[in-house]
Amino acid sequence: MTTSRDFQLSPTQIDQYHSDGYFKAEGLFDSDEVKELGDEMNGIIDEWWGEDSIGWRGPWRDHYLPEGQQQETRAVFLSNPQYYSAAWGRVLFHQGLNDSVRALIGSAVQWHHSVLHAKPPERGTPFPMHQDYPFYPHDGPHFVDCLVHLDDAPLASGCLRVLPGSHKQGPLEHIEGEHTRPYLPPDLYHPSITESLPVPAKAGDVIFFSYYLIHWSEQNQSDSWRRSVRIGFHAADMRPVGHNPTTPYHKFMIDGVKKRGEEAKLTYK
Ligand SMILES: O=C(O)CCC(=O)C(=O)O
Repeated sequence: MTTSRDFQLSPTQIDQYHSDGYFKAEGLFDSDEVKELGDEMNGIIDEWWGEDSIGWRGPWRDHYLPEGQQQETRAVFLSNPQYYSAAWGRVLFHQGLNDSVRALIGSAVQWHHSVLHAKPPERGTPFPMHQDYPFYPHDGPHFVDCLVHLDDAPLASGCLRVLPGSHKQGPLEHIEGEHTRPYLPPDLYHPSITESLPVPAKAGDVIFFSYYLIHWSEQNQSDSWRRSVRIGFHAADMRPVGHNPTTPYHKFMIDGVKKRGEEAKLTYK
């Protein structure tokens, strides 16, 4: 029997990642793993989440939501679940996830972030068209985001929607500023003029996508929660744009060994 522990990407999936910028791995987390992670996530939310949030703020809302409903959405966004739950810490080293990431971006892999995006029933927030690159720009293309689904995400739940092949354009100019999270200019990229492909998923599925891929999602209009956790990994020789190259940039290595670049050697003072 194949379990999620010895999950292996097929050559077709790897090709799809490179040609389309994304693919979905079905059942990468088995039902026991999904249950444990989902229960612990609910515990974290109950214990730690206090804010009644609408989700990303910004003028994009005028272009994506009907008049009068622009501020009426709801979201639970929570970073770094591994700070609250050991099960979420173990996920960073999940065999199937690590093997998949290694097949996509090489053998020395550094973890970057984990963040829950939960869309409550009926008015869970939409996301505007964007790339993830402007949120955490790095100096190379080998950055993969992994959307781990804790719930089924059918069309009505506001599943991820992608523009296949759009990652090949590299970083695009976004509208950015104090007043908003980065989003693509709606006169150039908007669901009314830009075709996109929905990627519905089941709990336990993981969608892998390049941080250059344009994606977005609609409101959750279903009567169920849609919880997913995005975990970002990149090749260990990449650094954040603007980072002082002589200063170490350290986060967990989840695969392989990190080589020193221009960083000063470590000493004990
Ligand atoms: O999960 C979604 O609905 C959108 C997620 C997204 O845009 C992101 O993780 O950057």
